[in-house]
Amino acid sequence: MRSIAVLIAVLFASFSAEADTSYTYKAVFLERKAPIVINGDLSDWEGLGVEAKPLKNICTYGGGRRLSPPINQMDLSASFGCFADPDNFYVAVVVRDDKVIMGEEPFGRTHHDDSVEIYFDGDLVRRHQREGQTDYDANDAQIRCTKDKHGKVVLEGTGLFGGRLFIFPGLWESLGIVAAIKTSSMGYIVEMKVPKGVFVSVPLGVGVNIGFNVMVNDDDDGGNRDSKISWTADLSDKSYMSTRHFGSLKIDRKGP
Ligand SMILES: [Ca+2]
Ligand SMILES: [Ca+2]
Ligand SMILES: [Ca+2]
Ligand SMILES: [Ca+2]
Repeated sequence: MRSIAVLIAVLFASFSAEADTSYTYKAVFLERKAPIVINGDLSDWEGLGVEAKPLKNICTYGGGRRLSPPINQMDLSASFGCFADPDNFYVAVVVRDDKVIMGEEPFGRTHHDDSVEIYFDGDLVRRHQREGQTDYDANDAQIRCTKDKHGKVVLEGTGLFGGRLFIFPGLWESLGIVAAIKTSSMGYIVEMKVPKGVFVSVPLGVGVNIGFNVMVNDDDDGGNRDSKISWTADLSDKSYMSTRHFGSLKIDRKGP
């Protein structure tokens, strides 16, 4: 079994040197069922040609409170990769965080523990609303992943139901979303499978383009979170209610 250090090196090895300002992630499409086990071990991703992208943006506010920047790369840094097969999206996030705090917060407050957030907008269509109002529509949502106090992986996050944002315990699990977390002294890895039908109504294949974002919360001293980083420049942490700062995930080539 490969160490997390090796896996991080594998993920980081494919970073491109060019500036990442467009926030378009180019995903591989596997025409067959992905040979992936959702267990937090990414050795089964090797050879699929999945590109890793770093989360370079540091959020300055979250929930109206000022957030601290990460102290260094070991305190908080992360990269993600994603690909699709005919039935699912697969997302992996490698987080460096030398103090992993999970399971402290009750359901509905897990953004105040170490946690990864994945955001989907199934069709890149945004309702036009005033600043401060949610512009989510029915295929927009947040999936947050952490562990509960028993060490069990728990999924949380906001979606639009009856015109309002809600968080339901067990909702994402009931729709077939599966996630695993593997922790180490250096941090943790989230590996997740999201059935396409949760957000996307068209068949998956090259050319499909959806809205997407990845964010990571960091708590190091208990209580409220200390820092947050984001793939896109959502510096005020609004992706839980607005797709304004989402990037895009484009399936742009066939994989091996
Ligand atoms: Ca795996
Ligand atoms: Ca930290
Ligand atoms: Ca932490
Ligand atoms: Ca906490």
